[in-house]
Parts: sequence; structure tokens; C-alpha cells
Amino acid sequence: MARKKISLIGGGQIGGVLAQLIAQKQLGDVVLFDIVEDMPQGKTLDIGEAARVVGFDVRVKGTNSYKDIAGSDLIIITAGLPRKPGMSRDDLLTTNAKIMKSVAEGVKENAPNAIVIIISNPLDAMVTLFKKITGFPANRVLGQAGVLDSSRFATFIAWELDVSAKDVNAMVLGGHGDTMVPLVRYANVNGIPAMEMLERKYKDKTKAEEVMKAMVERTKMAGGEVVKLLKTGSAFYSPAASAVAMAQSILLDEKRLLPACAYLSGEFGVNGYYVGVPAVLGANGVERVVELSLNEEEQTALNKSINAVKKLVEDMDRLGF
Ligand code: TXD
Repeated sequence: MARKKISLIGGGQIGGVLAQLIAQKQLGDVVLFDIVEDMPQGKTLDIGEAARVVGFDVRVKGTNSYKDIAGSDLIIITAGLPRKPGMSRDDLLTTNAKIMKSVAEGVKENAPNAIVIIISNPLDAMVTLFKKITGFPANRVLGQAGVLDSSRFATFIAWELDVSAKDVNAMVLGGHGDTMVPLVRYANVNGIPAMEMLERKYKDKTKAEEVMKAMVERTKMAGGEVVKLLKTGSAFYSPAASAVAMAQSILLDEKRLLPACAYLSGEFGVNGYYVGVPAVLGANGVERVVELSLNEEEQTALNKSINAVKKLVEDMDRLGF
């Protein structure tokens, strides 16, 4: 079987880690594209020279030409500026929409059959714009946010309960912004509700609720927490790892059920918008969106998040994108 080809548009912090992880996992040959001359070539040379010591056979190539992405099975886009301290993701809209426009045109012309995962912020708007410019079918255009937001939530729960993060399942739905919706009621440790374990730990329902609330708030602000510490950019190790989990599910047709920024055609009562929802990811990209029952409080929070996404998309339309 021929190797898969994965192109990464944007060779910055996340792009570099993506290239390294994909090579180490041997998911396929990697092309790292950036507009900065020599930088992607330098990074991929460095990553590639570890082939012997790590033990991988896939090839990793850096480029400044879109022609090199031809024939890609999968493309991951990180092109765009990251946040600086004090900025919200939405503050990046104008700058990154311009960048996304040129990227979408480059991808449409050179790799029209690829499945595309977008990471650039503001995420929900960038996915919407990419889909609009390329006209690619909805199943082949998706965004990464929920896997990371959910990993953050699950990891905080694992640290708090002193259990392996591998046994914690916790999902975050909605847009990739401050209105995201961590689903407390569904959070569990190998099936045991996380709230039940917290109540046993503290022997006090109110205290358990306070601790959970703090973890929910930390999850919502987790991106900003990292930005504040790094000062020069935003999180990149965990976003890259999250996109690789999605890429692997698609490339190996694992059909994992992961929260993804997916196009809704009536699911969750939403039509024609990209929102973070549970989705089955396989060889056809987003193979289906999975609905789940929400109580009134959860539905209200999700509606609020969906409205924030709609407003962002309207702002983008008004700016002429
Ligand atoms: O979970 C998520 N979705 C995210 C998203 C989590 C963290 C950060 N997230 C966003 O990803 C972040 O807000 C940014 O919008 C992107 C990329 O973050 P990264 O940390 O990798 O940013 P860098 O290091 O600045 O890299 C961006 C690269 C840089 O090398 C630029 O030269 C390049 O993008 N760039 C371009 N590449 C191709 N084409 C064009 N036009 C272009 N313009 C800039």
C-alpha cells in the first residue's frame, strides 16, 4: 500500500510539532509548507535527521511552493497568527481571514481531493471561510478544537481525582471560545460519573460542585492560561497532539467518536454553521455527527455558544470575506 501524504500549511510552532509527531507515528509522508523562506526546509531537515534514532521511514519535506502539496490525502492548516497576552481568539479575525483566503485558494488549486483539518483561530470562523472559498464537501472540511478542549478538561479531572488520564472521558462542545460547553454530567472515569467520585472524595456535595466548577472554568480559559505564561505565542504541543489524533482516525479509518468542529445540517437544531459537536471520523472525514440529549442548562449553554459562533461568522461576512 502506498504511503499516505499529509501536508501541513503553516510551519510555525504547531506545524513543526505536527510534522514531528506524524513522522514518529509513521502516518505518512509529510510536506511542511510556509511562506517564510527556508524555515520549513530547516525544520523538516532537522526532524528528518532523527529518522535513524527514532526509527521512521516516512519522508518529511519542507517547501514554499503549493505545487508540493499535490496529491495530499490530508491537509492540516495552522497558518495564521497566534494570540498575544490580553488578546481573545476573535481579535485575530481580520489578519487570519486574509491568510486563510490565500491558503484556501492554494489548497483548492493544488489538492482538491484532500480532507482538511483546520486549526487556525478564530477556529469556527476560519473553518467556515475555508469551506466557503473551496466549496469542498462538508465531510472533507473540519476543525480541531474540541479534542484539545476535552483533553484539557479530562486531564484536570484526572489530576484532581488522582487517576490515569487514559480512563477519563470528558467532552467539550460548542465554539472554540470562552462560551465553550464542558459537559459535566457526561464526564466519567471508566463509566463512573466524575461528580460521584468527587463527592466521595470530599464527602460534601457543595464542595464537590465547587471543585468541578473550578475545573470547568479552567478548561474554558486554558488557552489563555498558556498564552499568559508563554508571552510570545499560544499553546502548541497539545493542539498538535489533538490534531494528530483526528488525523490518525481519518487516515487509519478508526471511526473514533471525537468532538470536532463540523458542519451542521439540522443536527442540534442548527443549519448551515460549523460548531463543535461529537462526530465519527473515518476515511471519509466527518462520517456523521452524533447527537446526544442535553438538559435545559446544557442546551442553554450550547445555544449561547452557537450564537457566539454565528456572530463571529456575521462579523467576518461584514468585513467582506
Ligand atoms: O486548538 C486550536 N484550534 C488552537 C489554535 C490552539 C492553539 C493555537 N491555535 C491557533 O493556531 C493560533 O491562534 C494560530 O492562529 C494558529 C497557529 O498557531 P502557531 O502557534 O503555530 O502560530 P505560529 O508559530 O505563528 O505559526 C503560524 C505560521 C507561521 O510560521 C507563519 O509564517 C505562517 O503561519 N503563515 C502562513 N503560512 C502559509 N500561508 C500564509 N499566508 C501564512 N501566513 C503566515
